[in-house]
Amino acid sequence: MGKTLSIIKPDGVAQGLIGEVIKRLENNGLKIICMKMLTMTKDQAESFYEVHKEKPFFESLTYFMTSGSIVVMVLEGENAIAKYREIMGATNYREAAEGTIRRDFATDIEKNIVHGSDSPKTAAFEIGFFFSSFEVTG
Ligand code: IDP
Ligand code: MG
Repeated sequence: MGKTLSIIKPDGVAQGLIGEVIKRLENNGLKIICMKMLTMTKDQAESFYEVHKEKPFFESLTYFMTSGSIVVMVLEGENAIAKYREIMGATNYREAAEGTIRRDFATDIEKNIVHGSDSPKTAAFEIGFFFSSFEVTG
């Protein structure tokens, strides 16, 4: 069993897509084992996206991620990281496969509805960023 971190980004929450995203996760065999809603500060967003700090989109991305409430979840399941990335679709919604969350709802390469960890190492960092080990019991 693997774990991954999922975020419904401010655009997803603002568009009323919390239920739709959760339905797709559950329909695909991903179990939600932790969940909360919060609004990140700019400092928190910058720490969370530290790996992207040299990218030209870093400032815009971290500002966007503080622009409204987000829903943060830990998902558990077989190949959870890869499976969730498949359900999300490619970063650029124009390249995302049909039926993926980003293809169906994203409006921009930045405003792409959801976040998902990309490796076991980043999943461990990202889960620990939002949840304590006491909360992540599965
Ligand atoms: P991912 O979310 O599919 O893992 P990353 O490359 O890790 O994609 O980028 C993190 C986030 O940064 C993306 O989800 C998107 O919101 C934003 N982003 C990525 N590439 C660009 C870009 O070229 N322009 C603007 N925003 C971008
Ligand atoms: Mg990424």
